Amino acid sequence: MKPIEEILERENKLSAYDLLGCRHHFPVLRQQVNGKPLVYFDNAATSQKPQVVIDTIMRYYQEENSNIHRGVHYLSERATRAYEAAREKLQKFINAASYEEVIFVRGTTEAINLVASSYGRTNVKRGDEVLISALEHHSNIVPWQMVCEEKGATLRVIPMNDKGELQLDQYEKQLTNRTKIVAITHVSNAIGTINPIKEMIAMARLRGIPVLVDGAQAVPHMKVDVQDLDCDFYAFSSHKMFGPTGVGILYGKKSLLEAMPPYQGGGDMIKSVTFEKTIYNDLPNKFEAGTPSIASGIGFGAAVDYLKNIDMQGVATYEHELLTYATEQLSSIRGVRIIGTANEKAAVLSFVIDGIHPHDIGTILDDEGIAIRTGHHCAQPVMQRFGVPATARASVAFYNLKDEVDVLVRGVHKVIEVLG
Ligand code: C6P
Repeated sequence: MKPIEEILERENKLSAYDLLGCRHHFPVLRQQVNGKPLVYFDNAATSQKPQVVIDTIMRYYQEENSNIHRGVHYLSERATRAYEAAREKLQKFINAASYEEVIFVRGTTEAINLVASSYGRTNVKRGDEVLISALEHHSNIVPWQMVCEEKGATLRVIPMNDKGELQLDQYEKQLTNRTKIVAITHVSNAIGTINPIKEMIAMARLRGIPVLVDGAQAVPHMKVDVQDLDCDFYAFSSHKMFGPTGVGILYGKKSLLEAMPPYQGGGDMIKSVTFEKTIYNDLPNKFEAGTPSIASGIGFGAAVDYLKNIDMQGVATYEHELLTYATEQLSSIRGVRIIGTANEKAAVLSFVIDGIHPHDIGTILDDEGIAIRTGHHCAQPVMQRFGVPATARASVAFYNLKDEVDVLVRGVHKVIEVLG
């Protein structure tokens, strides 16, 4: 690999923002793995963290550590202010109308479970339908399956074509007066398709059907404005957008959240408790029972501050260039087949190699210092649709380089040499 500065200087010319500066913010990327410079292409699983996020978490434990919303002492008030400031940063980041619409959860999975449990169990009845898509991650399938099973409702699935694009003509027909909620992913984690969710939300809205969007793979790669999308719920995880693990956001429209029963009971979600009756707290606390991951919430705020200084349109353009380049390079190798060839894709490149198991691809690439994910990516129905048990998946972030794509391509040649 060429000296990093030389590569970055060249890459910088390609991008609309200061890539040179950005890459240096991620200390983990400076290391060698198996004697080779680390090439991190597993960003869809979790992204790396900039120094400012790491420092914020460390400072919290060194200077602020205390429980929030509970104490009148200095540290508790300081921690509470920092945690609530993070909520406001997130509110602005997704352009939610109010901080009350921004619920801290453990991550995308918990956000969807919250809606399925609270909204779903209240509103889905026998004979109703819940509509999801063929591109969903298990966390936007299983919670709905559980509700449907319990209530005697039916789970319907919007089909996709051979490129991995949802079939909107079918979707239109599937929206009926039995449909109680639509739950769709913004970007597929398994094959990278960007769904036309604004259009899909508008189609559901015409029939008065609420829409939950799984934004786990969208928020790190593009500007998301929940008011512009007009979605009812939007779920995402901090750890995929350069923040810490253990925290995420459920955005929900205030009128819906107010009408929903609490998801879990415990401390902080109450105004008063007697053995006879509990009065629940106002939004957002009504959905935040127990001590949250305070350091992670504050670190999440630091990640949002970091992203605010980055041109997200520039990120989307640059990542698109990387993805296009990687797609061209990999698909020109004999025996390599790209899984998912939608016209609109973000950050994810899934592929298989004739006669070689994806796990073996992952192992040989790891020897070269390259981190990718192999397996079903928690999206088994997507694998079934394409008739493969698993894929190798390279997923990019804005700190990745074209030169790293070249390393990946050389690695794939090696895989074929060794195992083909
Ligand atoms: N996908 C991947 O490697 P959590 O685990 O709650 O932060 O996110 C769950 C989730 C939900 N929806 C989508 C579209 C996702 O991609 C993920 C997480 C990771 O693809 C881990 S399985």
